[in-house]
Amino acid sequence: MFETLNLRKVDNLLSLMQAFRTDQRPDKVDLGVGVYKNDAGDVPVMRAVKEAEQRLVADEESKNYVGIAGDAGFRELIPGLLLGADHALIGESRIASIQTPGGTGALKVACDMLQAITPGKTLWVSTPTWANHIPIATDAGLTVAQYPYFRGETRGLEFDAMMEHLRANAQSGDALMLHACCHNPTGVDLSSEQWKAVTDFVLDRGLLPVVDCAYQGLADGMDADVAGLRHMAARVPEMLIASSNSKNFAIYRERTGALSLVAKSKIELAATFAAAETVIRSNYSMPPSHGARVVSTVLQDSALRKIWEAELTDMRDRITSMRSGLRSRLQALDVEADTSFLTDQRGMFTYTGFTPDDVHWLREMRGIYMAGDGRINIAGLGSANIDAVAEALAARLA
Ligand code: PLP
Ligand code: TYF
Repeated sequence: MFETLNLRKVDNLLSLMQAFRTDQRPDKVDLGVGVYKNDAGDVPVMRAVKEAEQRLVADEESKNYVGIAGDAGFRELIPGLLLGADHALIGESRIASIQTPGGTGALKVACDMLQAITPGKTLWVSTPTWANHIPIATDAGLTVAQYPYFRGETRGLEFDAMMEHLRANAQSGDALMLHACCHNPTGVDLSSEQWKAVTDFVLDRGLLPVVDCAYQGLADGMDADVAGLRHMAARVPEMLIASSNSKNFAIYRERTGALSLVAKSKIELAATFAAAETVIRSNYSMPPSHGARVVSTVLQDSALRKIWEAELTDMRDRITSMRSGLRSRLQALDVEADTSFLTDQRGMFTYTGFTPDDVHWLREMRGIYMAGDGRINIAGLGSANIDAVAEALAARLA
């Protein structure tokens, strides 16, 4: 019977990881999967996280079920982390967060909810978008449509084309997916003016925003990165926010994220919350506990929180210095192409504009691994490989 299964091609990032592991070249470079690495190329446990884990192991007295919506302490902290503690939505009791298995779990619950609200509802996503967005949405039964976003010639945003397309095609009641910051895969984000314009359009057209916030804190800071999201959240009647703590706490495998629901009123929020719980109950029932307890332990303890903030700042600063370091090396190699995209794009990812041929050449000839679409993970760069990577990229940048 199983031979009838129609298997979707596995996410090429995961097969890339496998190919990297089996490559015997000692100077191979992994710029593939989006995890933060330190200068030595390791993915370490953050100090604040380690300390929180030690406390949790020492203090935990029960492994009883956590409940469908997850850890209460974590759920209370997420709205403040996303929106700032003094945001109007919190005062109005119009936002509630549910702990989910990673940001991916939040997106899955969000899509299942949309399908329950309006079967076959259209979800608009950017071109391109994270490789998992479209499969999650279509598997939930949603119709996915795409809006223009990244312009190859400028390696930047095509905002006018995006708005024109949405104006011409998005229907009242459709859902609009936006990346809060550090757009995956392009690194190209909306400016605050553009967030305002999109917010006005969302209100005017009657769209439901679904914001994916997987990299808060990895570009300019925990507050700065979500200024656009905060603006939008203060103005729209309803919204879904899928957030992940995988990156900003470096707890990828602990599967820690949240789905935050924004409703018109406290009463509607309660009904929306119950609908989300129904979807979760027949899916994974309850989220795992550990990662959320780690996050809440760090955030609730001022000393641990300070350590975590300093560590996150170091991560961000290292990304920024790798961006400018790569750019200045390319300039020193007299690359004629405009390299400003390297320092303009935000967060871990940069869309190089490389063709599949370039990507293949860099992997085969230089042992440099990147996603098939030419996305590189800037955090894969370090003092040991940045010169070699610059030299190899210079050979292919046009
Ligand atoms: N959304 C985007 C844009 C991502 O890049 C990721 C990546 O890892 C996720 C969501 C999911 O994160 P998580 O690992 O927490 O499921
Ligand atoms: O885009 C990335 O590299 C990260 C990590 O199925 C990731 O989002 C990649 C693929 C995947 C899960 C996470």
